[in-house]
Amino acid sequence: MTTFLEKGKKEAKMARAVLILVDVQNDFCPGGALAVKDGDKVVEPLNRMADFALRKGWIIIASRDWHPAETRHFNTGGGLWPPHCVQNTEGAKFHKDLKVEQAIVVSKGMDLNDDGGYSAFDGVTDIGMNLLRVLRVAGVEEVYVGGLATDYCVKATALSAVRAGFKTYFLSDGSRAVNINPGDGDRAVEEMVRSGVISLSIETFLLFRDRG
Ligand code: VGL
Repeated sequence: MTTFLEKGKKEAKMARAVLILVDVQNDFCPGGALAVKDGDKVVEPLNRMADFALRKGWIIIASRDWHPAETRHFNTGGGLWPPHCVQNTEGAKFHKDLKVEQAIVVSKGMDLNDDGGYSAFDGVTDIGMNLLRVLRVAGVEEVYVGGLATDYCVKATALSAVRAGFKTYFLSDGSRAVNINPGDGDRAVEEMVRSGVISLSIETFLLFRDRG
């Protein structure tokens, strides 16, 4: 006989893990304002990971850079980057093939004066809830991070996750680096690993973990 308590427990079943798809937006893909070489190649492996995540009842987060037209983050405002991912433009849209229908969208980089906002943990949902709170409420223990770009937003997101105490995985074949300086991507992976992030390919993960 199922006791009332057990039933309650079952209903409160938590999402054990979250897949964070970082900034897979047109402006970071070939042809975009801040194109990452082969940026669009992350879509296929990330979609396979998203299918797995959905089957397992994980949460999927899709983060996006969501900048105002003028911000200190852009070289037009004294920052480093050419204007990109401006709110409500084509460049700010997710890649058309990325499976985001079931994802919770987290937007970041909206502050005019802030040059930060690289980490998805600096972002908020449509109802203004920050990512850490979403993950805590959902009972998440493991965080899987992939997307664009390895040496900026992916790294910043993975470091936030590991520092917040989550078991954190960097999805190597689901990510690509900007590599402004040659080797930036490799150094970013080293830094993540040194900080306790586990580097793992989606291919390997699905080979050993995808058992229906
Ligand atoms: C990013 C450079 C500037 C990223 C965002 O998403 O990694 N890179 N803004």
